[in-house]
Amino acid sequence: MMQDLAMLKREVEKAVEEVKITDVHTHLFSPAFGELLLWGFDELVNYHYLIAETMRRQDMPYERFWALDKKEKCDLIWRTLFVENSPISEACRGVLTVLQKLGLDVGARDVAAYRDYYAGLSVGEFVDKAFALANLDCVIMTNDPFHEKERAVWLGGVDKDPRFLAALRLDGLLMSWADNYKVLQADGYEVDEGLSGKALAEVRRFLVDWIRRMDPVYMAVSLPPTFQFPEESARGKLIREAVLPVSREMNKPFAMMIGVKKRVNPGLGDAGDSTGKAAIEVVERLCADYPENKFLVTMLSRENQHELAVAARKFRNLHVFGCWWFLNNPSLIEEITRMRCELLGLGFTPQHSDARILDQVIYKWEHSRKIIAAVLFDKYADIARTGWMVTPEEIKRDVANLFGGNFWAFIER
Ligand code: HDL
Ligand code: ZN
Repeated sequence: MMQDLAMLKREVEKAVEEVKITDVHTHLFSPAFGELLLWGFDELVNYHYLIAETMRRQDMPYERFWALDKKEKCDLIWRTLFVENSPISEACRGVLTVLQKLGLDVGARDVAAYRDYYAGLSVGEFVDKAFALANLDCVIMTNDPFHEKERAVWLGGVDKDPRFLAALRLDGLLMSWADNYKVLQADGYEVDEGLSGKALAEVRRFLVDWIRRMDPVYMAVSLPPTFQFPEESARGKLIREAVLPVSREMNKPFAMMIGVKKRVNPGLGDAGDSTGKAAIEVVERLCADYPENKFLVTMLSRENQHELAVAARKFRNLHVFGCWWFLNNPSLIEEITRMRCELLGLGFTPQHSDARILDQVIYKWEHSRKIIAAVLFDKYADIARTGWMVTPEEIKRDVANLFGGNFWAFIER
């Protein structure tokens, strides 16, 4: 048996290493979006996770930090988190993994050499390199129709790169209606702040127009821990009367990313958000009341994970994905993936990268593949001890499903 288990472990590790991944949620952009695609050493070290970790060790006013240029901020972050302290946080370790996988001398701690390396690469060369090193099939972007620079690219016509798929992000519509209804008005949609008359029909037209323009895989929104539904707020009406009907009619699942407390420390910008436990009843109610709708859900609070997995047992129109944001750490990826396997078998999508800088897919997937492979081996070994030994073909099938197959089957159902 021991020899069988040793062979099993090698088969699992090989399958997980070789599977080409669908990265179901990122903030990446194809090169057609120009400067919106972030990559390179200075961007990598300027990740907002590292800004939060730096600014709790620095006494400088936030304004002074934000006034520094990209290189100066990078140098401060590097000095604070990598030189004056050992870089053991997951976000710091990620930078080192990227440098290592790029073949650079991490031990040299030579920032100038790392910058020189990137200076010799074109964006196209680096996209190819990052996709190859992370072994990605495709990534799904986060596309915001209210973001000025991004709108301009979509309205001007995008030459599509099949490796970068779209997701229609609705925070601007659902979380900022009081400001953004004017954007729809300016675009010729007959809406008013109070959503009277034909306004909701016009919001449906807005959604259909952007779906036709972007061809998104799904529609998404990030929601606070206090999210309730049904609710007589603008958000509640927009979800009930516009998003859910269009999601059904256009077969574009609604991805709810629940549990974000925005800007608990506004001075930190994107680094200033936090997490809170949400009410799983909202997810259960939406899935129960809208059985013809499909819901992708990830929740930000560790305390929501068990009840989300239980909810997914109850509803075939609920697909759970990722260890999101503050959960994307080895200890929690292992805990959550183990629990999901025990409750859901193989019927979920264990991870997404949430990468904002292209380089990050290299480390986020390197780290997550190892953890997910170890959990999967454990689960296979448990049943092997009963006499049920999975075959290499079954392992490949299961792994392909976990890293994209389950997701696409849910999307296309
Ligand atoms: O709302 C989201 O999609 C989050 O992922 C935020 O972008 C967050 O700032 C983030 O980058 N998390 O990893
Ligand atoms: Zn995200």
